[in-house]
Amino acid sequence: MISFNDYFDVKRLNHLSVVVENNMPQPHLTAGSQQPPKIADKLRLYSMEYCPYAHRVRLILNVKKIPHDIVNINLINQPEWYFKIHPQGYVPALDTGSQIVIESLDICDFLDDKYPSPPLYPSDAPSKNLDKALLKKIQPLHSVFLRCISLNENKSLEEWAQEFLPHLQTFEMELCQRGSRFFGGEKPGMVDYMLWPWGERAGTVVIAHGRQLPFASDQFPRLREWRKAMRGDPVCEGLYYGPEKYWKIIQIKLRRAPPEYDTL
Ligand SMILES: N[C@@H](CCC(=O)N[C@@H](CS)C(=O)NCC(=O)O)C(=O)O
Repeated sequence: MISFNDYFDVKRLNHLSVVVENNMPQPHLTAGSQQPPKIADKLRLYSMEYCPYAHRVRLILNVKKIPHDIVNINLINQPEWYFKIHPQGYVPALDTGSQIVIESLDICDFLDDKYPSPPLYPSDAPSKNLDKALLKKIQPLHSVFLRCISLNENKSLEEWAQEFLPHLQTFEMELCQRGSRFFGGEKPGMVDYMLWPWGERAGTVVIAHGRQLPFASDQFPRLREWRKAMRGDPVCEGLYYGPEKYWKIIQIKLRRAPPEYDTL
């Protein structure tokens, strides 16, 4: 007879195996490859292991423990068949079995609707709308970040800091107003998981410029605490790569370095 502890362990192991299996890096498929057959009863995420937008979706799939498989796409040399999934050849794309959903925020909202546990938005409409408005402010922050690490503009780090300032202030003030460790309250919610890929990659600025953005150490105290707390979240930890690998991806994209996604 199976004891309670065995049962608990089996359940735990099953859960872990789902997470580990899904988080094992898969090879990045290129032109000339065959589309892997779909697995019944599993969502399929088309991803690239180091893409911050696909990272968002992987966070939500793991937070909600949704059975899925991952097919990685080489974004420099996409498989021909992939353009039928995403006309521009971008990742992420989610194949639900009956439809393809693209755009990371739309995919994550789709997952939140279909798999409500745990809830990642506040239950009351005005607070949910506030979260939605805040989510729209991540993209402008990402644009500054990408320009800053691309090293294509002749700007000092002091000038970059000025460009970052209003965006970081927005999120700092929001955390202050909410008075909680996470945007989602005492646990990370949708805003936290949608912002985290750039929290994880923030160190890329130091790699690119050789030093940190010149902010005072007491600037953005809430955001700094948020970043530490997110780093300690088990789901974020399970998917953590850090800034170095992202830096290599940037080199592949912008400097046309060899697209060796599988051996980064
Ligand atoms: N707005 C899209 C952005 C997706 C995106 O930019 N993905 C990048 C990879 S991180 C991509 O597929 N790039 C393809 C390319 O550069 O050719 C989303 O939120 O999903």
